[in-house]
Amino acid sequence: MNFLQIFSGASNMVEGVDRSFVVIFGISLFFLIGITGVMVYFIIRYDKKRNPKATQIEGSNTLEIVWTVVPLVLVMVMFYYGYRGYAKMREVPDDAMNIKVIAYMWDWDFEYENGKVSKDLYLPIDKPIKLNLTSIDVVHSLYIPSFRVKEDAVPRKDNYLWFIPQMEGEYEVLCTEYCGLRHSFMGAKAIVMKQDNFNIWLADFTPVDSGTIKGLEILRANACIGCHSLDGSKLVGPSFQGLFGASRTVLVDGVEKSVIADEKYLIHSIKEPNAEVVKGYPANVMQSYTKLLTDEQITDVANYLKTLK
Ligand SMILES: [Cu+2]
Repeated sequence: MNFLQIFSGASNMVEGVDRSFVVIFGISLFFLIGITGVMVYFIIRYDKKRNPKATQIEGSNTLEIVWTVVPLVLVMVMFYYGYRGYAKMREVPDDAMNIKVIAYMWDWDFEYENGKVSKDLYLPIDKPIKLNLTSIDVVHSLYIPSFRVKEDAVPRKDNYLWFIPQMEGEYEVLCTEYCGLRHSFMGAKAIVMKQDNFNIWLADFTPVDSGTIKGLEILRANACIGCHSLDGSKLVGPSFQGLFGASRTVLVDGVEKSVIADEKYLIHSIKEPNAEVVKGYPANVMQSYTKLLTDEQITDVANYLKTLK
């Protein structure tokens, strides 16, 4: 058996990626050891004691050719294995199942063809999957290490990746983008299951009320959730989770005041965010959305916030 054919794993992309990795790593390791060894030998063999008088060498055509041709061949070998793995990643089979991946600050939505939206990526085993990547705010980067796939999700640009899951189980999904507060918190699971179980999972959902979706979409499109989390974590501004109906201590012209976050308060805070700033948060960070959102959109947002218990 060819030693380069031993790779197999959670997806059909493992083989190509791991093979080129091992080839490149092997060549690098050989030269690391080889060059270090020769250097150490020269230091000892040609030190002042053993070789007191230096020799002038005029050059060697043979050596020049050897150390040009050998590295050229080696980098072409690396290119061959790298390109073979990469070419496969860009050729999606016609029968692939499409899943839309929507990246946003700071989470993923996986949207299936029947309209089901999931926070985790559920997949049937042994079926080609095409992930159509998009972002509604900043650049994100979807990475599933066990499947050896990684592609950027870029606003206003369509990108994709594909693979065939080959082993049942749960795998990590990460965002590898660096610049930004919470890309590293964008964790999700890829869950590979038998086709029958997947079909049951896919059919089981209730479409969400469209008014509520509208409010969430407005929050995302205006990057509100870059500063106000939906899960209770503290960012630049207070979290939206559990906000509606809660009691808040706010500062009005430097004076503390207790208010209840009812619908009137939510709408007022969107229109005049600096009139009543929640204690513990900086003032004059948020702008007024009076000119950016219509009254109807602000009501949609307030209605969505009411659902975040
Ligand atoms: Cu991200």
